[in-house]
Amino acid sequence: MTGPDDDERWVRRALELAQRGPAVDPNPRVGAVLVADGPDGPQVVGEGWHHGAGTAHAEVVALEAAGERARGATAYVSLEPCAHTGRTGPCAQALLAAGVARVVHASSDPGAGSGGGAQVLRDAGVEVRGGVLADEADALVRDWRFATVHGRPRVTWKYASTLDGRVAAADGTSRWITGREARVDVGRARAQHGAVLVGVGTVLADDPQLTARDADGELLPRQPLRVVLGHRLVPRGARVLDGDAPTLHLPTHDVRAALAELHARGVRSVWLEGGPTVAAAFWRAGCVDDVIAYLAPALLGAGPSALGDLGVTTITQARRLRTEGVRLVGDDVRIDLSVGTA
Ligand code: AOF
Ligand code: ZN
Repeated sequence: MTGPDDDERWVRRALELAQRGPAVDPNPRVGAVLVADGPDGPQVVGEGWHHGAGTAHAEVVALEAAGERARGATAYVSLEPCAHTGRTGPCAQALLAAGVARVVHASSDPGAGSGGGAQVLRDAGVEVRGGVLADEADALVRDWRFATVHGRPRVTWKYASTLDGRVAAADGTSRWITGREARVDVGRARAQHGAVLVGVGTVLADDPQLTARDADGELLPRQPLRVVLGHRLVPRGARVLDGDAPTLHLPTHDVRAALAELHARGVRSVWLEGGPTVAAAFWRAGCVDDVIAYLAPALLGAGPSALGDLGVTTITQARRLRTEGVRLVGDDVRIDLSVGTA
């Protein structure tokens, strides 16, 4: 039987396979490898990865590939096998039924219903080892894990302002503060999130399209859900209502309720592009997890700032962030920051 010395190698393979799954999906990316002892040493008898919500789990795909050869084999999985029956599953039972002798997994499953598969397997007499390459595996499913633990999608607040933090001039004009490269960067980032969110005020003022596009302006294959928050009506001809991507109007000002609704719809990450009022509402609700700021080398000296009132009145109450990275995007400076919500 393959032993602990080989564990990292095969978990690494499971992580490689996991990456073939969709990067943005309600479900985590998961890979699985079944390894049995062959005449010349360990031998892969089945591999699989999860292709997205509603399809078979990685373990089940690998078990199907292996057939009878799964009996006595070791299963390497990038995530703890599930113990629940959702759209599919439970994988812990499937591994038992196939006669797998040993299970090695990377991440644990924090889900209230889905977690606990390791214990199910142990109770049935299967040797289980968890936590192998866990940091890499956690990073691969970062948004899903966050959403599972917190019951809401992870939120990245993006804004583009002048060097003095203003998002429009005194007369309200705001096009284009940052340059083309920064706008292309944003178009790409949208595709990496489950939803793009703005307030209805932004729709009325700027009429943005909010689609994910490449440098040539072509629609990217995966479009985020466009979400408009707030009670006011979205006008019929608004560009967010074109057919290029799905759009959802949530007629509420309650940030937590809106995020709960998006979570229920399978959204695990939100790219927040709202104006100062919506951004401040997210901050006040404690629902900003990451910040991406594009700063243009321009000054206005007057006009609205990127963020509305947070209720901060003295310097010790300032929200302090951690700078994760800084780089030039065209002539603009992109700063990536994290808020520390874990
Ligand atoms: C996956 N793929 O390969 C594994 C998962 O709705 P279901 O039935 O697809 O269940 C989704 C949950 O199953 C998911 O949140 C996670 O807890 C667990 N494991 N999920 O999508 C997989 N192994
Ligand atoms: Zn499963």
